[in-house]
Amino acid sequence: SPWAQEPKRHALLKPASKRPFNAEPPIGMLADKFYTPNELFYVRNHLPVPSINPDEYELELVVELSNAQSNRTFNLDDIQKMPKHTVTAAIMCGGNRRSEMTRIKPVKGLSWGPGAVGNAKWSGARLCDVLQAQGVQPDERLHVIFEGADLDPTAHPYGASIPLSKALDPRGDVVLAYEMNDQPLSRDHGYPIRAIVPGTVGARNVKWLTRIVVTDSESDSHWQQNDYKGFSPSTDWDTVDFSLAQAIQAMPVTSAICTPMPEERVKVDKDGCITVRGYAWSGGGRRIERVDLTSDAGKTWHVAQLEQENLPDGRHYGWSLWTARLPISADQQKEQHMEIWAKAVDSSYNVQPEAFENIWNLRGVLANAYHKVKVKLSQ
Ligand code: MTE
Ligand code: MO
Repeated sequence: SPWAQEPKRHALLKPASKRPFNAEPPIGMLADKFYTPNELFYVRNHLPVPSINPDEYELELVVELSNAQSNRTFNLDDIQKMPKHTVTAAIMCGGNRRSEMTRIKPVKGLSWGPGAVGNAKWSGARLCDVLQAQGVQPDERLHVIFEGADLDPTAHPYGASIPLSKALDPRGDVVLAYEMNDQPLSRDHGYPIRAIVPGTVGARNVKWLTRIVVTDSESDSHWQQNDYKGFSPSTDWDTVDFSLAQAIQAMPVTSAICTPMPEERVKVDKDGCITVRGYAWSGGGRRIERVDLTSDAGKTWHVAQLEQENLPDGRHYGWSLWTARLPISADQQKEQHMEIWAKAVDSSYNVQPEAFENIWNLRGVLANAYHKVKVKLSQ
C-alpha cells in the first residue's frame, strides 16, 4: 500500500482527511507562538508521503530556452554547500478558512478552519543563486516549474509553477529549503528539500522537490491548471472554464481570531474588557499595517497591538500576531453573548471584504472576509 510509510503525527493535529493526510492545529494554540512549532504546523498532502533516502536524493534542474537547453543534477550536499539563506515566511493554503465560505453555499474542498496556515523560519539555498549560476537571465515570459517526489496513481508528480521574475528576484526570497525553524524538514513538510515561495499561496511551495524546469509555460499539473483559481460567485460547475482564470500566486490580506474560540465562555476583567488574540497576513510581501476589532458590529473599532518582524514592506513575508483589549458595555454584559469581528489592513491599504456572500467561489479559495466569532460572557 502507498500509505504504509506515512509518518507519525502529533495527536493535536486534527485530520480533515487521513489519506492523504490533511490537518490543522487547534485554533486556540495558533497565536501562542510567533514561530509555529514544526509538529503543530498544518499539513496539506495531496498524495502519499514519499520516503526519500538522503544519500540517493537528486534534484534535477532543466533550463529550456528557445535557443538552448541545459541540465544539471544536484545532491543534498551540493545544495547545503551553497550560501545559506534564512527567511521568515507564513505558508497559507489557498483554502484556509474555507469552512466559513461553505456556510453561504457548498463548495468543493477540504473543510479548513482558520488553521491552514503557519509561520516558520526557513533556511536553504536561494533559488536566484542556483539559477544565476546556470546563466538564467530575467525574462518576463518564463516560468519556473517545481515537481515533487509524490506521485499520483498515473505516476504524475505533484507540480506547480511560479513566474521566473519571482524566482530571480533577490527580494523574492525563494529558497530551496532544507530547514524549518532550525530543524531538518520533517517528512510531512517536504524532507529533504522543498521550495519556499514567500508571499505566495501554499500550493506553489512544492515539497519533496525533485525537479525544477525553467520554461515558457506554466506547470501543466492539475493543481496549477484546474485548481487554486478564483471565480465569480455566479460561476458554477456547469459554466466554469478554468483556462480563463489566473492561477493564484500572491494571497490577499486576511486575519483570524484565535482566542477566544467560537462559543467559548470569556470572563470580563476588572477593567470591563476582554482580551482577543489572533494572526494577520497578506501575500506578496505586504506588511500588515493594522488590525481592527469590533464587538458592536462596526459601531466602534479598536486597533490591535501587532507583533511582527521589522522588515521592509514588499519583503515582509512572516505573519503578524496581534492582541486587542475590547471594552464590553454594561448592555453587552447583561446580554451575556456577543460577536467579535476582526479585519486586517495591509501596507497597500488593501482591506478584507466584510462578508463571504460576494467573494464566494466554487472551490472555496481566497476565503478572506472579516473573521467573526460568537462568544459567551461571564462576570
Ligand atoms: N508539495 C507536494 N509535493 N505535494 C503536495 O501535496 N501540497 C501543497 C504544498 N506543496 C503539496 C506540496 C499545498 S496545497 C500546500 S497548502 C502546502 O504544500 C502545505 O504545506 P505544509 O504541508 O508543509 O503545511
Ligand atoms: Mo493548499
